Amino acid sequence: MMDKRTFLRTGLLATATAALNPFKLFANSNQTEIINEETFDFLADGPFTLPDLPYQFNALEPHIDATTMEIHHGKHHAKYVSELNLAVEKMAYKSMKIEQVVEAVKPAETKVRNNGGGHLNHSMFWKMLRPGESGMETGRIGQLLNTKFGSMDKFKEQFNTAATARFGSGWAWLIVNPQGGLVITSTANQDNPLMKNVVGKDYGYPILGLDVWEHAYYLKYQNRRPEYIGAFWNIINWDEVNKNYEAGMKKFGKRV
Ligand code: MN3
Repeated sequence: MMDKRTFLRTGLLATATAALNPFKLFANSNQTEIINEETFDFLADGPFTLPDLPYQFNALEPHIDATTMEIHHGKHHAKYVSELNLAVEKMAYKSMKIEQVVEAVKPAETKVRNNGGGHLNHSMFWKMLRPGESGMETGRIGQLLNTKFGSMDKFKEQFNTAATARFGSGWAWLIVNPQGGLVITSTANQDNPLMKNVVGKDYGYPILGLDVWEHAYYLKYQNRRPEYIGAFWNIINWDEVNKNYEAGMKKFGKRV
């Protein structure tokens, strides 16, 4: 019997190796089963847990393929959760909600910053997407974006620019700032706009976000990030964006 730490380390190492080489992962199905078992055994008893995807892995096809979703959720997101659980073991963060952790984290608390951000970013991201052609938003948030940016197409253009221009790994966001304004921004790595001590003047409540890490699109789109960004507009859950907007406004004491 391996003790828990050895068991965990073995699992994480296998997961990390698989993440670096997903093609090899699928070439050996025995290895896949072992990795899954170890990853999920550990996740069972940390303060933070991996949420279920609200749809099937293949639900977002053809825009995001099933294999990407399976690895993205089951390996990448799962690893942020595991690493976060380890990082907070001896910290007050372990009894906080993930939103509170992210709001309080300090720039030098690298492990909590990267893995706490990774956990919250992905938890929000899965819900911001939905199967079926979503079309452009015409409801409440659509009206506000029209007013703020001139048209939905202009909003889309500026958001695409933020997502394309983010060098290396990171996220593009639409946020509500503390004044109640809608702002397009982007963050590096797994930073989240709620990280007050990290993002400075770009602080706000994220209402729409796009993961532009290569792991989010490389299997289907390879180096064609703009094509992936274009596909994103077909699968946005605008009901969730509206809900996030209300939550952000409430947080900053603004009337919707
Ligand atoms: Mn990701």
